[in-house]
Amino acid sequence: MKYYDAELIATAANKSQWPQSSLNEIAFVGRSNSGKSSIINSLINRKNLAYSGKTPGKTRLLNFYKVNNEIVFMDAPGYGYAIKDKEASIFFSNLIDPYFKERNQLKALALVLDVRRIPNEDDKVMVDYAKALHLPIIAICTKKDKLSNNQLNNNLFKISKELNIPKNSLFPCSAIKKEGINEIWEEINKYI
Ligand SMILES: Nc1nc2c(ncn2[C@@H]2O[C@H](COP(=O)(O)OP(=O)(O)O)[C@@H](O)[C@H]2O)c(=O)[nH]1
Ligand SMILES: [Mg+2]
Repeated sequence: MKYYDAELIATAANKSQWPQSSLNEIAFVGRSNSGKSSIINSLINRKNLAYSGKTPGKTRLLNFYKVNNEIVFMDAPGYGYAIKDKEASIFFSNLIDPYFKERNQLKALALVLDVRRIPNEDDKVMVDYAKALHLPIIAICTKKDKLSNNQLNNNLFKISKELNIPKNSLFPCSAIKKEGINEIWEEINKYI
């Protein structure tokens, strides 16, 4: 099993707190409870590094993890509400929007989806946003251990249709069973 050297290098509320770094970055976004922390931890073979984002006060911040001195994962707060709502839109425009628009080393968006659920408005907003910025999307469809192969294929088809993303850009995986992790890494490696 490969060892990943991973450390939290910054927690940022605004642009001045983004870490200075020349490494490329992947931004991880997703609904609360989609399984984002779990899949980040699986990618770097840790039990709970990405859960540090759950410490009170840090849930509304961008967390930057440097991995193997090769790439940075930016872990964004989970969206638990419609991004179009007023409070959420302030959060989005102050925290997320400048990061996506101005972070030159950002190379791809990793969108974490619970494969059991049909993507919601917020997921679609994120996809449209990435497309508008010409940012490649890695659609991580996690918790596949909860579905039969048949159900999985049906859901991948629906997710692909709802988000207008080709089915071969979807990465079915499980953090619990540690499945599909290498495939995600192969994709991430394209941006290192
Ligand atoms: N069965 C299953 N449960 C998962 C998986 N990934 C996450 N979970 C569970 O889903 C819940 C939310 O996971 P978490 O990683 O904290 O989600 P986050 O809020 O998006 O960071 C937790 O109870 C996890 O144990 C998975 O691959 N399979
Ligand atoms: Mg989390």
